[in-house]
Amino acid sequence: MIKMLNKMAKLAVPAAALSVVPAVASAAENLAQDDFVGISFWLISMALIAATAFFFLETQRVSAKWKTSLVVSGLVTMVAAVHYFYMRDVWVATGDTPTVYRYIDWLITVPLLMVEFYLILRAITKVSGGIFWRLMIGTLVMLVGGYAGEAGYIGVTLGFIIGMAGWAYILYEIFAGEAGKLNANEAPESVKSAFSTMRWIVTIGWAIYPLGYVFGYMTESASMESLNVIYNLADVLNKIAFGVIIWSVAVAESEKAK
Ligand SMILES: *C/C=C(C)/C=C/C=C(C)/C=C/C1=C(C)CCCC1(C)C
Repeated sequence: MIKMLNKMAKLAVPAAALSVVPAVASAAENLAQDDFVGISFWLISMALIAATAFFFLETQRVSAKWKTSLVVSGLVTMVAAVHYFYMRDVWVATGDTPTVYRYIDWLITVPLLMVEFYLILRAITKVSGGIFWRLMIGTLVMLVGGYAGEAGYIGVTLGFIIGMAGWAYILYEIFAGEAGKLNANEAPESVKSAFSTMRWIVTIGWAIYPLGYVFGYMTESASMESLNVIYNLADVLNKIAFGVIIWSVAVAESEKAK
């Protein structure tokens, strides 16, 4: 897996160039100037493309063991960019919430973020592969619960409870489970800070998503505008900003090694 990802790093430059080519360029409907949700979809689509090109190109600058992390960050923003093109079109043309594209995106990008977390843990100390799979199971429970609730297969409250249970399990794993118990003393400062950033992201950054769900379905004033704007903001933080943090650690560690 890791070897494969490293090979992909070599393909990074052509891939980055390709990713700049729009996957969908239809303009079924004009973006209305007061459609702020639509505008947020547009802004974030473009930011995700720029971030993808940046992460892939920067693999050239960091030392070998950090290349994989940057490739994974670039894959997260690339997969999300393509989904944002589609979500944006659905929203602008119909005003509907693009739930199915949203969850297909999460089904790919959240496991990729788990790969990223696993790589950070490995940079600190020896970890078993088991932890990776446990994080993955928590992710699946979280997303299946959320999707079933949003798509109407089960009640929104039940979907919320199942989703929260999956997320709680992930938090347990990284705070109290094997990952939480890891002795991080020998790791360099910057890697330790990446580890604590990872915990903050999964706790605070990810907490924005259930908030979106609550304001989209569970309050008096619940609306699809709130749902989409909150999910979109959460993606900027958890996909782009998180990638930038990993990038800054990668650059700092690579410069030191020179
Ligand atoms: C790039 C996309 C990311 C990091 C998506 C993360 C999504 C979540 C953390 C979703 C969590 C949910 C709950 C904790 C309960 C309600 C249902 C969800 C799926 C919105």
